[in-house]
Amino acid sequence: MKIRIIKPKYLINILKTIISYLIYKSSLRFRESYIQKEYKINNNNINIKIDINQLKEKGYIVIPKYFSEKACEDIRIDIKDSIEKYPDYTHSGEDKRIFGIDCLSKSCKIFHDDSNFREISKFNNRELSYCAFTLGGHLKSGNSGSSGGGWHRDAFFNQFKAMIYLSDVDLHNGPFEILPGSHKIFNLISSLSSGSLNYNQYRIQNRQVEKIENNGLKRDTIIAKAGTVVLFNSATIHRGRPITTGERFTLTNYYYPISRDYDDLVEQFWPVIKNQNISYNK
Ligand SMILES: O=C(O)CCC(=O)C(=O)O
Ligand SMILES: [Fe+2]
Repeated sequence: MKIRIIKPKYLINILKTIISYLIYKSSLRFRESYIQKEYKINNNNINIKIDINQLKEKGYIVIPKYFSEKACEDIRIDIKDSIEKYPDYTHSGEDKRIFGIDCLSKSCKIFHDDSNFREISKFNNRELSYCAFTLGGHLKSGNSGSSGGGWHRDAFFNQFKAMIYLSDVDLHNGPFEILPGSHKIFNLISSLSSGSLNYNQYRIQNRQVEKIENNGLKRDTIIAKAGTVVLFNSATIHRGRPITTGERFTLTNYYYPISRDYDDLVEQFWPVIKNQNISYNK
């Protein structure tokens, strides 16, 4: 184990992070009720047990063959059509993305409503959670763009997303990358000094990630076939790798504790295709 001298600046950041963590922990009223080690997934395509403990420790789980190749193809077409039909609802940056695509396509709604993910979200968030919306994303090569705009955390401590690759993803067409375990309090604290990070720093530079990797948290790159689901804690340090060739289609479900107001989230992510029947029901 390396012994390092921590500069006063980082000591203050560490203290602030520990205090935020303690406040977060004490706000989790339902924590004890939603702890589980294993979960059985059952859909038309697969019947497997997944290790919830892996989600807790590494911050992600990969589930191959969740949707068939045909289902993925249908959804790719729905995403392309929706982007063409609804330019006012399409965010056009490094990729093209529509929040609330579940309101436009039946197949996307099936993904949005998935009861397995909804169930698993509460083990990750330690609170009853709901899927506020599904993002349909289309990333194309040409300008070295990425999905999500570089290394970042979406939140601190816990947040949950379910993403499905709708096209085969290799090293070149924007695979999801993650520093396993980077959401855990010990790693979060040690990355403050090893990566020279500020308190509550959401966006992280490549050279800072390299420093964190040199200190032991090496990235995993998720290369997988269409139909593969990645369930992840988006409080980890992660990114979509910049695309160099080809294209990538994905759907991503955004889960929040039921105490988070839907209308506020719609405002935060605007433009969003609003779901008139959003259900907070357990
Ligand atoms: O699409 C990806 O590969 C990652 C995007 C991302 O950062 C997210 O969904 O939180
Ligand atoms: Fe993210």
